[in-house]
Amino acid sequence: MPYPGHGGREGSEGMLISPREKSRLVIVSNRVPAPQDRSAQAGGLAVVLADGLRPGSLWFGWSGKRSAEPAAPTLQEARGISYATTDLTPAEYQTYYQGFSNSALYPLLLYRLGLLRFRGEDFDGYCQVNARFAASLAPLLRPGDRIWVHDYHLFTLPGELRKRGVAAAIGFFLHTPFPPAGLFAVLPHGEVLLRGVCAADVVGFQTAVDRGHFMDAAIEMLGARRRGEDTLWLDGRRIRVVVAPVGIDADGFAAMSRSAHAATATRRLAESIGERALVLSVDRLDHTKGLPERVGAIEAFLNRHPQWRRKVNFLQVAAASRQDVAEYQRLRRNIDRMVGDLNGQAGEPDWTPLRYMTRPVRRPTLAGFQRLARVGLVTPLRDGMNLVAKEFIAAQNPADPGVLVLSKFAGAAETMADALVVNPFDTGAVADALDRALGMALDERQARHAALLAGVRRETAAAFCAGFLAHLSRAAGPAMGLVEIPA
Ligand code: ADQ
Repeated sequence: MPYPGHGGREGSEGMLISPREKSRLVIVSNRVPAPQDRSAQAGGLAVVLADGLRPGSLWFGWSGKRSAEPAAPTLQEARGISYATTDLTPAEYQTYYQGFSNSALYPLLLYRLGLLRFRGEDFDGYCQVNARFAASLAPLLRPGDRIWVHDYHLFTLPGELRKRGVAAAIGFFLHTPFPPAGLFAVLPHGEVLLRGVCAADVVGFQTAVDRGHFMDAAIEMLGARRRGEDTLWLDGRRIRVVVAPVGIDADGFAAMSRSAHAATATRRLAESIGERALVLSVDRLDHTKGLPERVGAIEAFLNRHPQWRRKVNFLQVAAASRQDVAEYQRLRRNIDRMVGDLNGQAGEPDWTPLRYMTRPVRRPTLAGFQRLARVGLVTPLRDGMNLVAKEFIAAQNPADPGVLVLSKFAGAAETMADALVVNPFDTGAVADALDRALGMALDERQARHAALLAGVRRETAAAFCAGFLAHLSRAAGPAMGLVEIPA
């Protein structure tokens, strides 16, 4: 059955919102940040969306808590923004979150078929939570709202909203990659997810490659029809499929790194490093970030380029994530062991090649560390974008910048060709890139950094919000005065 909304009939624009209604932005994401994490200092989605979230906006999603019974959403307000959060029941947490989202869908989207664990009851839980979120959100909506749904936990939410008669403009943005259609077809019930997300008016991806894969999957699995490079038609509705690369607040991060450079934590790190060069990696502890392969590359580097021994310190900051998923516990144990093995074999009484922290590090402190680093080593096996790569570039001193070694499989590589781009599975090649980065002359470092910084300052978080919301407003109806794009 065709959904209501703004897709319109083929060849026409939908126009269901009163032009007099003020357009409010409604963000929906799996997690809504806790009050203490809602500042630009805390990182995450709050930073990415800072320019879209204006007083009057509503943010809906999971509180991060669990409680025995699903209850009506809790409403809070901070700095003029309303937050509506709901708890998950233990069963929902198990099936929707740990199960289908993080043990089946996420590995699949990241091309890691070997890690995919599918259970029918997890998929049912996923669909039920999406339906429950839609049922809780629908009564909070007002005419003229623009709804922006984030990420893979909520593929079926747009369809569930439409089933409840929601006619507002809906956008969906996927932060992860979207795999080739043949790979996506492996996921049982993948067509249910595609159909759910195709109820949105605008579907956004980090890169052109991801968009192409999604369009192929919708065509092959749902029988959608392509019109031009950014339009699909399905069941008489039009879906715009857009590329909107996520960025950072480049100038804000640069300022943070300059002030953090003088702070105690950075000075202590600088003193402990002394004359040695710092090679820094910052990641969530996740199988897609390529940490075991990176430790292998560091080992290869020390073997192939022994002249750098004692002259370099690697620092891996790895924030523990999803530690109640068994695969993540295994990964952590594996990395703990690999780091211990490397330091045991290559270390000396007064030199530990690889320092490793899983304790949380505050964002300003990380910005200071980034500025201190001679090399940023960012080698995910696959990544939607990877904002750490952009933050590393923003944090550098342009007069004496460090060098970025970046995986070709991060979305960021599509626009960061002036990094030393590597295949993270090829540990020898990563080792050689490290040697090149550490030995690079100042003029080449400056030229590469200037080119990269220009891109990072162009594709900011603000530009991402403005770009996506402009698409959404156009989908809502260009003649209705709804185009309220953040400056
Ligand atoms: P993530 O995989 O979480 O996000 P990423 O882009 O690397 O990844 O980082 C997001 C933010 O988290 C950055 O601001 C970064 O500084 C911070 N961060 C990472 N590791 C940290 C650590 N150890 N301690 C403190 N902060 C840390 C998903 C997708 C990415 C995509 C983003 C945004 O997987 O591909 O870039 O969303 O769309």
